[in-house]
Amino acid sequence: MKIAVIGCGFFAMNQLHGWKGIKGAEVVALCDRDPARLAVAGKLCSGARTYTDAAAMMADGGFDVVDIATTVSSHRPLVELAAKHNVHVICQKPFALNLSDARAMVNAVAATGKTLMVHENFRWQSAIRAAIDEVRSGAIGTPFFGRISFRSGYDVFSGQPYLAEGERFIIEDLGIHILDIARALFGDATRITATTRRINPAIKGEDVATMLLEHGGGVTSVVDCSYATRRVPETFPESLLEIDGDKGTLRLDAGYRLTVQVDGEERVRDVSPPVLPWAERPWHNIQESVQIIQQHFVDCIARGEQPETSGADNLQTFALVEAAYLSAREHRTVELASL
Ligand code: NAD
Ligand code: 89V
Repeated sequence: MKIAVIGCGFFAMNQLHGWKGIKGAEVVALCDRDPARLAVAGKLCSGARTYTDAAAMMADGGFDVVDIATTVSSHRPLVELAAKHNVHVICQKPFALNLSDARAMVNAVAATGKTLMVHENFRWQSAIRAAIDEVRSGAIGTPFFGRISFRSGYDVFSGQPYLAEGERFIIEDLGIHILDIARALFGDATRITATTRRINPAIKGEDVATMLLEHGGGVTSVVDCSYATRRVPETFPESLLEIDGDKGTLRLDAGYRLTVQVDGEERVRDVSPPVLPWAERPWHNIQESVQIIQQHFVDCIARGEQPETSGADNLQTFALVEAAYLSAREHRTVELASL
């Protein structure tokens, strides 16, 4: 599978390393409008053609997949450009600037018959996947309550300065992953109620969000996110889980400790992710999930299946983000069907 990557910034480095670790995948073209960043990526993927203009790269072609790793404002034009050239597409989260753009992007690729996956990687983190597998296997029976919690004081702004500048911050950037984990565990949500706060005066958007979801299958979940939580040990970037089912409970505690209790019996597993050779703590958890989601994409193409985190699937996660902001702004519960 020949891959072209657009956007060679902070996070794309993980994607490039991830592709190098996947048998049969090869990055053959790279694009970034910043020549310095392009040069760094070019060193990592020697032999790949390099471009500062995405349209020029697309016109030259010679690849099966375009992997878009730019920030959100360029996602719609780049996805539509890729659709015009009839290639498979992977697009980073947040998928779009708004729901109508997101729907248009899904339709544009669907019309070509090619596959569109959103790089929504948190549900692919191995610790989270271990919990998802337990829940989906029925280990704790039918879940009725879940809490997915991400609370940290880690400085994300030094690596990603744009996160301090947007009107929206934590729900759009991080909450989107945590809401997606809720969907992976409990299915689609029908209603959401949210509150937001900004604690850090040096940023523009909200850095705390607390969300209550009702899922179609009857689960109530709490999704709580904070980048204003100063606590030792610092758990960045772990998502912690508390799930109650009618037969037992599951907990994913700090330090990647997974506990399942059923009928008075307890199973405890260390589900710590490996530190891949190119990865570094504390990001190794996210970095491993990049390689896993990219492998999932390759496997799906080979099998002719839709990725679990397809563009169409991601519309549901993206709708939750929009609904959460609307709920917080208007101090009301939002029905997802109304969006
Ligand atoms: P970044 O600003 O460091 O990198 C983006 C790069 O894209 C820049 O080098 C920029 O020059 C280039 N670019 C932008 N528009 C372009 C265009 N039209 N043509 C060519 N190049 C263009 O940003 P980042 O921190 O790497 O984030 C990129 C995306 O990855 C964001 O959407 C972010 O939310 C996402 N992200 C995802 C995760 C995750 O775990 N899934 C983690 C961090 C960031
Ligand atoms: O995963 C992400 O999307 C990152 C971070 C972990 C910093 O929120 O932007």
